Amino acid sequence: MTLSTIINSFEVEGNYISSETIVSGYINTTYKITTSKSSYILQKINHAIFKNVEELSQNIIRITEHITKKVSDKNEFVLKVIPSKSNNGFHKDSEGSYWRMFNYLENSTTFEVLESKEQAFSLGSAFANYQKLLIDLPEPNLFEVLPDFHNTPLRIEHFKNAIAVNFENRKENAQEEIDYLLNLTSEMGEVVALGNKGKIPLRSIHQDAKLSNILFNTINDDFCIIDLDTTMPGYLCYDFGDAVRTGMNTAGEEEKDVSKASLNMDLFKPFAEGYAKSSRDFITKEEIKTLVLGAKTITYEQAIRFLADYLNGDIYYQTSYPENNLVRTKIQIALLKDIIEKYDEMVEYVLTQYK
Ligand code: GN1
Ligand code: MG
Repeated sequence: MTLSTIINSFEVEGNYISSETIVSGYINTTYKITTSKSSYILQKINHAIFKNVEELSQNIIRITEHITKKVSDKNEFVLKVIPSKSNNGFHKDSEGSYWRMFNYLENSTTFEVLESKEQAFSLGSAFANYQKLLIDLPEPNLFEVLPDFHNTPLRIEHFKNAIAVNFENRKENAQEEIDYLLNLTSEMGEVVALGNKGKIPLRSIHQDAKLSNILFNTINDDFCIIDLDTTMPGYLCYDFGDAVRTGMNTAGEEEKDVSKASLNMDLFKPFAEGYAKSSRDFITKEEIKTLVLGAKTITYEQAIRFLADYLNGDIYYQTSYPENNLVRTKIQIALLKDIIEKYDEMVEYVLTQYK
């Protein structure tokens, strides 16, 4: 199946000229497609993870249409789904693979590590703004395409199962990390417990609020949030937390030198300011109190997810070398330790932003 055949199943303008692979994320496979008239993003959807592509596509169409309606018509820097000729949001090829297309946003760039305080402010503001835009998404609720996605206690169960799987006796290489993470289990269920008690509401949030999921415009200060697959009901602090995990870490997720990972307080401050600026008119007092808890919980959760995948034999995340998931775990643990160290300072700073 060639890419030029695939794109003929979509409503694209012009004739196929070329394609290039874009390294982005661990789940789907992404290409930039150039035609004689325009450029597009083509993605092969990871069907092993996203089992219900129909619901996934419906969510993304609803979200992108809602956001397009709410931002100015003149704004070209928004994500749009390119309809397929048969199924609307996606195309299933003769080999059973699922594909989808988006417009390609010209003059855009992503970052693995933040480069300035201004970018940190934008990151905070961008995800709060995304959450705000979704508040009046017309009923019904978005499909929960990956149920229990940030259910940390359940993730802990999966982690324990993976320890029992112990693929190729990998436990031997990871005993220190396993022990450290198991020791923390009792304090990582707090967000879910607050939600179950009704103290914090479920809202439509991004749930993969990584720094690399923001396209920054290179000619003005605009930005666009991408990778909307996991946008579904969850708690605000998950997005705040994921943005801290990926944007305020002095090391990128793929860094191999563990000593480089830490929480950058100089970036956390403008990030918290940006988040507060765009969330202050909808966030509740209880939610404000959970934001930094979200950073700790999500960083912990990511550490056990990477380690579980290592112990299961790398069946979930794409890897490029055998110890990749273990090294990713070590980076998350180093960051987590620093978040725990700076926790009180972070909480205090967040609280002052909402005064
Ligand atoms: C995955 O799609 P991608 O690669 O940005 C994962 C996130 C993790 C992330 C780790 C559907 O995101 O939950 O936080 O890797 N997405 C899914 O960086 O599992
Ligand atoms: Mg994603």
